[in-house]
Amino acid sequence: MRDLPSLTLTLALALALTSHAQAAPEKASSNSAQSSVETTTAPASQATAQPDAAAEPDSYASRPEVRNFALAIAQRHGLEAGALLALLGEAQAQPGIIRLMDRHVTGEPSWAGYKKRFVNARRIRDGVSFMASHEAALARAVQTWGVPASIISAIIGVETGYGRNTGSYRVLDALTTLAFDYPRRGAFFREQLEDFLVHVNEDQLDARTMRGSYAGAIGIPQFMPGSIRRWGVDFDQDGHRDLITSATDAIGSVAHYLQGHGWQAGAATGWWARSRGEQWQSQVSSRFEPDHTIAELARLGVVAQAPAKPAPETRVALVAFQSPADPVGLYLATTNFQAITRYNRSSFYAMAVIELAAAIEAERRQSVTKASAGR
Ligand SMILES: [Ca+2]
Repeated sequence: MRDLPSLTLTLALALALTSHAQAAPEKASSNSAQSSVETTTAPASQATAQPDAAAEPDSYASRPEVRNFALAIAQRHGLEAGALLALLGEAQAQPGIIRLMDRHVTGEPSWAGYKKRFVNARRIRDGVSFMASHEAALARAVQTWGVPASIISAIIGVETGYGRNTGSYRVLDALTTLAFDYPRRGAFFREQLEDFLVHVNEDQLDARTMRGSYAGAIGIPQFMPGSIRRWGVDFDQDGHRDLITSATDAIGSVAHYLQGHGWQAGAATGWWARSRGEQWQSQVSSRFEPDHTIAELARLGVVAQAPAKPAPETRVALVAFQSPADPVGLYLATTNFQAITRYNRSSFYAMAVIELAAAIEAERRQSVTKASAGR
């Protein structure tokens, strides 16, 4: 998704990215009527307007700031200003998106509730199928970037249910609305819109039909356009980085993104821990920066609960996941945990990915065992 700020953003909407994926399909109906606007659909009362979307008074293309934006992009990237402006003129304002951006999420979500939503029988089973269907691409991604296949698959599973719910908003509408009618984040979304316009040009995609989340996150892995340009990979080598229809491109792009954000091949994501005393309490972090060693935290009373103890010099952050089953819920999170939070800046998100990946692996092992027992 993204260069760092973009990632952070879509994800700072912590549940948003993931919840939009669930919520998007029913929202589609309200937008679909406006989605494929051609100039011919203009009501009769506007019949005197020029048949050019850019000339309609309500069109984004009639706004001076949009015209300046198109000119600047054309200049920076060697694109044709007239074509850019015509495309922006087709964008339909989506006030509903502004309401979604500004909605206040009520109530602190609990780890137990979050986990149930993303680490459940269906998502595990679908993850096993996804891994089987994309075995070769996943193997190639593991080899190229060192990110485990189950982690790549689990991210795609949490983001979009393995590509089932990739969002129903026209990306052009969402990004143009947020770029020009959402001043609070306008600068960020103008960057994303610029990256989107350049991306569709570079990868020869149809900007008019591409759909995504209400915040403009695109495709199977829900990358923001800035991240597609920076981290997206044409992993099936068909000449387009196409995260909407190519699972192979999505797999390569997720792995490349995580590796680019510090993933270390072969290293753990972390360890659940036991604690005693209270000295460790001030060290619980929500920044995920691994700025303690295992040895330091042991001195403060926190010890990994693992058959193979991590090396004392291993650097970790102390992250808490309270739940009814474990009211303390301490986790010693490594740089690989932090890399997942760069995709979505949420400890719940990262842990859901980690636990879903582990559950998919366990299910795969079990089916292998069953298969060999049956022979
Ligand atoms: Ca491709």
